[in-house]
Amino acid sequence: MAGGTVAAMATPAAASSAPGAAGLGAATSSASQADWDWNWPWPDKEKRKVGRNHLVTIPGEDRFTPFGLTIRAGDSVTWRNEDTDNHTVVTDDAFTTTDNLGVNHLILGTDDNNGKPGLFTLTFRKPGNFVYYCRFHSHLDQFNQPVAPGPDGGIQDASGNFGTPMMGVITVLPAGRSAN
Ligand SMILES: [Cu+2]
Repeated sequence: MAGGTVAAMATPAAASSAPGAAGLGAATSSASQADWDWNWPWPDKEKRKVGRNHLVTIPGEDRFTPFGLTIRAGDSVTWRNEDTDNHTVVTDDAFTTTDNLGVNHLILGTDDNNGKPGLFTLTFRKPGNFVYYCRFHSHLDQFNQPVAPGPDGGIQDASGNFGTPMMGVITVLPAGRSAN
């Protein structure tokens, strides 16, 4: 087996040094390398222009973290549902001034997604606010308190205190290269 490996490795080396093919091969290789160097790794200001991806995590609780996120136009946001339960991203269109209106998306939890976190990504091209909630876990009762989703609380802690309903806001700033 060792002898076969050596022979196989020797073959391309011999071919690349063969006379005649060397000139054209070298020119093609050089051009490809120049393209590669220009594209990756991106200089910082170029990287800013192509848009970044930001993560909003749903931990093993009924909440989005971070609650508030500031991004730049052209950036994308990925929601990652690490909870066992399913959750949703639903736009509060009356308060949303950026793009991606009308979103109503189910993000599977690990119980329904073969043990893996469900993912959902949106790209924002227009500056403004993106206000959203989970349609399962953001309802308020008649006293404007979040309705706990189940017997184990979720958004109600062990002391009986309510947290915020399951919602979040993304602030989309104009495209630029100086912010994070
Ligand atoms: Cu939810």
